[in-house]
Amino acid sequence: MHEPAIPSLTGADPEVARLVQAEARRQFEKVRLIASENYVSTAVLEATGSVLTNKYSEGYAGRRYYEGQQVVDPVEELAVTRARTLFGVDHANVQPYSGSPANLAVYLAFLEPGDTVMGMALPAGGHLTHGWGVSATGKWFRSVQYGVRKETGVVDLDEVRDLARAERPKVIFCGGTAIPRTIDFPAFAEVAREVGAVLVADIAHIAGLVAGGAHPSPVGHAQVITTTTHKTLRGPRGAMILSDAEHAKAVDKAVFPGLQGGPHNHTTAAIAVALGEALDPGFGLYAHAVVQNAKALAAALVERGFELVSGGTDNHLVLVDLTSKGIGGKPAAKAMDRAGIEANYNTVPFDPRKPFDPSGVRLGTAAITTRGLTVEQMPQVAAWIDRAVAAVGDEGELDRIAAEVAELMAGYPMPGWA
Ligand code: DSN
Repeated sequence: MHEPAIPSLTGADPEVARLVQAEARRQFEKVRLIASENYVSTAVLEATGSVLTNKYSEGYAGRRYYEGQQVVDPVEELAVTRARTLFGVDHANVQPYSGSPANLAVYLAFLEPGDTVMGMALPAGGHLTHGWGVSATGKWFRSVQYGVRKETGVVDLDEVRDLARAERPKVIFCGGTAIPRTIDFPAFAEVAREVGAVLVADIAHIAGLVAGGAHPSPVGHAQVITTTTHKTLRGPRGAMILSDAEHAKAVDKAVFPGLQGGPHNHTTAAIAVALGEALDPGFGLYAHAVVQNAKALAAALVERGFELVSGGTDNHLVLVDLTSKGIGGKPAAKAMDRAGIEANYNTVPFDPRKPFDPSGVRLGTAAITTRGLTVEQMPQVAAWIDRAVAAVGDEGELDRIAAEVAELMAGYPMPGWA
């Protein structure tokens, strides 16, 4: 059953309540390997479902356009203070609705339409909002994109430097959505300094690892840091922009009134709760366990003949290139899902296939580590993936795997399920 219980919803709208219960059960029974997902605590769930959703608060604490902010102001101040403490930054804006709006606010703060931005190409592991062509950021700005080295699958810093020198971007993004290796923030900072660009580190995927000391921090290297709050950081769906003092005002002005209206106060409260949890020393153990699990999963997959982009991982993420297995990422991910192992199909660098039918699957260990799985279970998880990928079209075998997966997961409590 969903936890906290949902008796009012069940009474008022049994149809939605049934779907919420079904989703809770689905999350309980599966090995959830989508690299951008997690399980939030019941405290975060409660804050998200609180009456703070009823309040409008355009502006910032002490400078609002609506009255009645006696409670919301301290909530937002708490979130800001905790973000600043956790990441060691001068300034935090906790209002962006999600990662894409946070990145758009950066464009509004530091670029004019038509200005040059540099980011990692989406198929190489970047994000749509780092200037990819189909995104507004690629349409309304002059975007130049860097990638990874073909031989290593790792960011090509020579290309980054050469491109920056030639194109003189005003903003450089580092970070992305499918990068299995450590981001070299000092190297990016050196390039940005040389060409006079603002360096923006998008740490959406690794924010929890940075907070927990399991990935180097961009603080002191990137003037601006964007992040979602719901991936490895294990908070509600939302985002933050962190910055040094010099760039703070431009960031705030871009988020409100530049891009957004009223902040989602229930989300802000839940972000504060999640940041409080991340400030607990136990969170560092979690962050390191996430990385250990990813490394163990990567090793077990390699042992079974899977090819991994960059050969392995330094963080929470494993990018599997299925080319040598003779199967596309989409049928593989669909078979895995039927087998109770949830992942997303993903392009791999230099992918000859189309984005909607790419060569890879992307795996992440943030959620299963929250459930309590350890390195001991990773060979089993890899074995299930191997069996599922080999059993595309064999529904009987996929259902047998799903039953085994559900049996294992029944032994691991899930926040949000009782
Ligand atoms: N949703 C993010 C991810 O899965 O990495 C990208 O926007």
